[in-house]
Amino acid sequence: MSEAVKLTLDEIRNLSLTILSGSGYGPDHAAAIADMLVTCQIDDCQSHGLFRLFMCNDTMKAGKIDGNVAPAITQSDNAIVRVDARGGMSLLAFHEALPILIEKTRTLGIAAMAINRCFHFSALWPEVERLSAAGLAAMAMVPSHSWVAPAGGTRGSLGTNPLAFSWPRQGKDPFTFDFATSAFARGEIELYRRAGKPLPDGVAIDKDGNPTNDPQAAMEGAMLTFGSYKGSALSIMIELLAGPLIDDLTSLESMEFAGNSGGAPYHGEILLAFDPGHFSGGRIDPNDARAERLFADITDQGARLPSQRRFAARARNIERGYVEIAKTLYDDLQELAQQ
Ligand code: NDP
Ligand code: PYC
Repeated sequence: MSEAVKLTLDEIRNLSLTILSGSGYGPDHAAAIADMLVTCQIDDCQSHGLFRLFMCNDTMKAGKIDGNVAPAITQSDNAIVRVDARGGMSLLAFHEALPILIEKTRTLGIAAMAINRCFHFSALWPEVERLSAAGLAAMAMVPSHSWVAPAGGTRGSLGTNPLAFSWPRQGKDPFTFDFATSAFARGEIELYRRAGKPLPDGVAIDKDGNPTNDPQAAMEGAMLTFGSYKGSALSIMIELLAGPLIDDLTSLESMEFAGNSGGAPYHGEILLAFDPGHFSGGRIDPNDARAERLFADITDQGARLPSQRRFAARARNIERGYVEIAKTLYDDLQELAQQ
């Protein structure tokens, strides 16, 4: 990071709350969003930390989100907890339905949460890690906006569609990954543009379908999936599971509804949770020796498990009591806080 500013965790939370309430988010939504931003910033996840306050503000300015609405949970005796965000941000809906998902998973062995009608801007790993902290394995998926071309295509049809997974490990950080199925997340391209840095090859095409390294041209053209047709197929699966399956919008429809004004996409989210006790002959211990042997075999050869950078950043930032963000970001946030 070129020039950086140090912020304590309280400063991050207070700055977030000031900007969110100034933007029009009521206290419950502001608290749920600020929690997410602090969580991401502690782990040095710059693309979905404080930087996302601009997206939250732009979403409110676009006039379609409700910053005060209470989510509505549908009671059911099956394995699915449905929560209608009713046109609010997703995070309060997740927060309120989480205890029901955990209880259903412990009772039934497998359960799902479908969040409907939400604006969504956030990273997914904090959500799956809430479930692995409860001893459950979990996956989460969302569409976004149709910025991403399918493999072999020339225009955006798919979202940046992240997939997150977390596996509980006793006495250790969980095994977690969380990544966009596009080669880069949109937020990462925006950070490259802010920093004036060229993109690597293979991330985007311009509006004429030619490969580009220019972040601005990438945002006007289309992003590419990771792993060619493999990432493209995974991305389509996420569109289907977190869209039509739960009776909610695809990334194409989100773009039509919410527009591309810098605000958050509008769609649904699906989370799946698994209780290892129910799947492994009644054993409740998720600290499976076979899983641990696999992890050891990976790390013994010098490869790293996903999220290790994050966990190291978390430990370092908690120990020193502050995080660092780019000074240019800090200055822009101060300006937003004055509005
Ligand atoms: P990254 O490419 O930064 O990281 C993806 C994952 O791979 C992380 O778990 C990371 O761990 C791990 N990883 C990175 N390098 C290695 C390595 N060398 N060996 C092993 N594992 C590695 O993620 P993205 O930029 O694709 O996504 C960033 C965030 O954006 C995600 O949290 C995602 O949820 C969010 N997002 C949200 C969207 C939305 O619509 N809400 C849309 C798209 C993305 P580590 O962190 O430790 O480096
Ligand atoms: O980084 O792709 C992204 C993204 C989309 C919505 C929120 N983040």
